[in-house]
Amino acid sequence: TAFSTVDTTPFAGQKPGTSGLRATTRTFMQPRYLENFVQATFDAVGGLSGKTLVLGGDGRFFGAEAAATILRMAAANGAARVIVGRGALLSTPAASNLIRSRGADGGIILSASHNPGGEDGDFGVKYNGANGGPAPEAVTAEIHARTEALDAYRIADADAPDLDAPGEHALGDMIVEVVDPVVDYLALMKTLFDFDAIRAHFASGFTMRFDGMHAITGPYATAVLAELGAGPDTVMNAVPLPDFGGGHPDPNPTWARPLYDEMMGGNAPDFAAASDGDGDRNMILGRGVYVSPSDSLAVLAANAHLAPGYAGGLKGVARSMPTSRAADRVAAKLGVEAFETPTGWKYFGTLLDAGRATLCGEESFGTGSDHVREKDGLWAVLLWLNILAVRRQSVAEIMADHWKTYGRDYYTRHDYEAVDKTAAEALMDDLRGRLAGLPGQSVGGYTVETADDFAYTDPIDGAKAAKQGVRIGFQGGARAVFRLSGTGTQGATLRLYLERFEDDPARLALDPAQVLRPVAEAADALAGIRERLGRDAPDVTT
Ligand code: VG1
Ligand code: CO
Repeated sequence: TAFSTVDTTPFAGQKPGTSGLRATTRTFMQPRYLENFVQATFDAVGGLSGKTLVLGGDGRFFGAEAAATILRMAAANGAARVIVGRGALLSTPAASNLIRSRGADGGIILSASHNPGGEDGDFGVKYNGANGGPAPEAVTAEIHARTEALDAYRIADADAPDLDAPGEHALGDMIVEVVDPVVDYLALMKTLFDFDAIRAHFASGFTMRFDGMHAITGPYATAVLAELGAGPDTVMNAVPLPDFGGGHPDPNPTWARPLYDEMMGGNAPDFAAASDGDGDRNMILGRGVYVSPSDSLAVLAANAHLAPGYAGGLKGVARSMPTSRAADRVAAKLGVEAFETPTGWKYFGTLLDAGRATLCGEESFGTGSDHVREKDGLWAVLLWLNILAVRRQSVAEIMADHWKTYGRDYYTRHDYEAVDKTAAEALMDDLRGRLAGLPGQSVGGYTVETADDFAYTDPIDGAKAAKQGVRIGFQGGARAVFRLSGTGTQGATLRLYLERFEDDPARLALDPAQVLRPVAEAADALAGIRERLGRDAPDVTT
């Protein structure tokens, strides 16, 4: 088959961050930009000769064009087969599942996840390995190194097939197999959860709202919830749009405000959830209750045995470092291992592969299990539904019961977005420089007990990751964590994670913002956030 070798020169900064390479859509639309990164990826994983890949994305602007380019490049690089979601659509967890169930060598996910989309928004490309999970640091470093030395890429001269047509198509010697994006994923969910029990719960009058945020989970949630007999109005913003309807597809109280307000209002349904651009995040709400993602992980860990897929118990629970320690308390009670990893799902992969962890979670609305190697928004919703259907209690009752048993880790995250990069880096550098002298010092009424920069050694393969976030432990158990985002595309984003443990039975139902205000003030006194960044308040609070 005819293909061309096209001369190219490197683009600076093609360095995958927390979750793949993200940049503005216009950056990706420059001639050769996508091609360079994709060729570097193919080279970094040892070439594609004879391999099978999975390909799909969250439907954002430029996704279909990018998929066509990648198919032509895969063909020119000798791939045997690429399995593509119809319309180039696949949620991130569904892509992970397909890689695993079809025994593919890897996959490419076209998404910038929770970042806004559209021509003026963001785009992203992420490579996942044969286990279905995001490429580990060693591979992403190799991809980056390759982008810096690239002088040509290969691409088939022929057009890519119509991705709206299911079935097998030839592209040179390569097969392009267009599959339904939902069917296999739905089948997997049925092996994990008691659909009959959830159906009976809906039939008894239980009500729910799901916000697809005009992103990829709309079609998945519609299919799943229809099977469960949920009412036709259950899913809102169900149709994926290239610009997510102009919204910010990040399921949190700020960006899913209408859903949040509905749940805090007079006529709220029993339960609500929302997912992000690529379907790997989830926000959980009950009538009048917002469940913090850290608490959600803990509640799921404590109750997972109520779902058929986890009836045998958990092997271990893993959380990212800035996630609250609520899940650790559950693991301790269950007598299973608890792991603390750097931010980003790629760090859970070895633990899941080795059978050391069953559930994983991040404070950033990510929860998942060993059923795939990505976080999974709809999976979390279904596990909650299964638990609610078995316990027949409200979300509020389940939370109150959980805190009574384990105590409550009051938690909040403050994001200072698109701040000056130099100022943000100076803030972190300055903090890092002072770490050794901080213990014993008093700031804003709190005494610092511990101060370090989180470093991690993977317990399975020994891989090391340093400078993963500054942790300040205050006397009395409160904690503040500082780190810079690795997914943003504008300036820098400072994330300040705050928590404080409480087990006084009379103090379990307080307002988190109030409980954490003094900790936030101590953190500001310590780091000079407002002064250095020129901001009065965070842009987003979760
Ligand atoms: C953020 C979150 C992190 C998550 C990552 C990818 O990264 O904090 O927990 O794994 O996004 O999520 P950062 O570096 O910006 O803090 V997703 O749903 O955007 O793939
Ligand atoms: Co996501």
